[in-house]
Amino acid sequence: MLNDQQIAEHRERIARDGYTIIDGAADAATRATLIEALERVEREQGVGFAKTSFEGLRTIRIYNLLARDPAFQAVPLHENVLPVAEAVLDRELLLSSLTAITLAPGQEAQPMHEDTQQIPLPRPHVPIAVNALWALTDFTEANGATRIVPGSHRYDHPPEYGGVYDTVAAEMPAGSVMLFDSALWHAGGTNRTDRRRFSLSCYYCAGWVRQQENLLLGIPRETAQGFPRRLQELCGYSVYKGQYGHIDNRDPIELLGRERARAMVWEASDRKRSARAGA
Ligand SMILES: O=C(O)CCC(=O)C(=O)O
Repeated sequence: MLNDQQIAEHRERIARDGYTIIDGAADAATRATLIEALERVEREQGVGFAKTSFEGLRTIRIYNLLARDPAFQAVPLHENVLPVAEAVLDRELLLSSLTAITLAPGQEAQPMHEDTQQIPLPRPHVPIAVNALWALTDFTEANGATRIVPGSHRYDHPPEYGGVYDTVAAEMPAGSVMLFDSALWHAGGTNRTDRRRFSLSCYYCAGWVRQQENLLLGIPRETAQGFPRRLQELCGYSVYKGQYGHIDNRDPIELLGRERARAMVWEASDRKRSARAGA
């Protein structure tokens, strides 16, 4: 588990360079369990290669992982990763998507992009999303390690989609997790080996940003009911600052049979006012 100083150092690196790498975040047993679960889902749910050049014509992308196998519940909650994303975005962050990205031999380089390129905010802007890219197998230059442009999250413009830039390969041993500001210019590399590059993209966003996957509808209610509370909150069964995401002035976590964590913003401000008046 990371200590406060390590968390602060990773947060500072993301602010400065746009990314950080947590070495040894996931142990061998965790990686083996996750790869086994990915192979099981591929086999049993018949997931094939993606159909677009962005997703990768020799890449198996499996979306909505939390609905597919309980093994993936540990990923967004991981004690070596989540605290860094929380330090960047705040503790009311959400899971934006959880996707497997398995590059098969022959996968070509992905077009250069940033993950929040469609969001119409002037750049540079505060971090609005953080991607945690899990290396379940080694990430090497040869097998398609993500190409990044360090510091590009501070540029005043996004990359030209698919443009050619000077990049470095984010090489890292299996078990590492690279966290990066969604505004960092990056792209999956080319897999020139004869083995698959297994990875997970655990993408978090600020609690006030729309999630990339609609997890509230995509994960069956009875599946979400079995999740740990923190995972339910990350999926969207929570209310940002006691206001955004409420249903009829109630916390959606009540739909899962749980009690709300705190009062809605308007109740809380009345309480504060009464306390001040009584003081
Ligand atoms: O697979 C990778 O290395 C990066 C994937 C990526 O950036 C994406 O799909 O948005």
